[in-house]
Amino acid sequence: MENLGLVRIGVIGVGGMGAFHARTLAGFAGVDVVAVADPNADNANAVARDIGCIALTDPMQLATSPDVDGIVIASPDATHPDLCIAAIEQGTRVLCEKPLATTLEDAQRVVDAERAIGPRLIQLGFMREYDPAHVQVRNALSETGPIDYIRTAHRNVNALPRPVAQIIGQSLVHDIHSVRFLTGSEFTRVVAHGGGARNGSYRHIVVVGELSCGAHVALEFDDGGFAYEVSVEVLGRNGDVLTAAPSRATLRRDGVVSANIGADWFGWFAAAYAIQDRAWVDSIIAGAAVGPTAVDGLIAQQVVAAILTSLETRQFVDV
Ligand code: ISE
Repeated sequence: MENLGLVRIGVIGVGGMGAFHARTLAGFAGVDVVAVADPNADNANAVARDIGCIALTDPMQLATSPDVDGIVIASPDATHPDLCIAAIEQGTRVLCEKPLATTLEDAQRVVDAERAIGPRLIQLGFMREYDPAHVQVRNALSETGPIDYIRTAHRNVNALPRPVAQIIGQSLVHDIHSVRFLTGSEFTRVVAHGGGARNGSYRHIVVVGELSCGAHVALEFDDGGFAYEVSVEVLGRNGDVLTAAPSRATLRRDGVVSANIGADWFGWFAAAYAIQDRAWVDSIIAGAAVGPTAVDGLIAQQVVAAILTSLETRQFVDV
């Protein structure tokens, strides 16, 4: 692979989110997506054909390639730790989709490997840090005064039930990070309830907790909703602030006024992903990692573990 002064990127796992990253990155000035890798050759070939790059079927071959400056890891969650570690051991910068890992041990392993190498090389894909609506809320917090309460609401459209560990680890983990990022505080204890039984899992989950700043927190999640929607509201001593929904054209038809907000996060957070990916590329050029860290991934995993325990015991669990 020839280096033409472009930032050379490889994307691992291009079945869904990774294909979105590959196409987004391929559209950036100064970026060459040189290869994609997916054990499913059809996925790899389809994206490679689309953006004009090499298609590989061995993710580890791309993670350990000396011919890339950065790797996006968007393969199944449990594969993230080994791929992250293999890439950073080559000195390659990584944008790893959340979650960092599916177990606390694996998350700790990645954090330890990065520490052993020295400079920070991993950016974790908690992309709401780059979402304009979330950034506006964070900026407004200077006017709302000390936070008393923060509430997140997250609606997914999943026709099929998912195991509860997946709901918390893949989805609610975003809300956990939003709370930490917006408040700058840590979860100290949580209690969780699930409802709307779905094949041994839940349709909705409500988590109530406390933060180190003394604020109360509520995370509300629904997996069987009818449109994708994410919001955060913060109540402060001097004012409250709520995220704006993405603006959508209003459709009038058959006596109904509607706005199509979509059924998945690709539309709702399109700007956030593009801003995140550009910030990551710029950090490769600048030689200094930015954004959410592997440690953020580990801490989020600790909160996930406490929530899962509480769903079983129905008691408050310390984080
Ligand atoms: C998905 O993996 C995401 O990353 C989305 O942002 C999130 O809203 C969704 O619940 C997850 O399943």
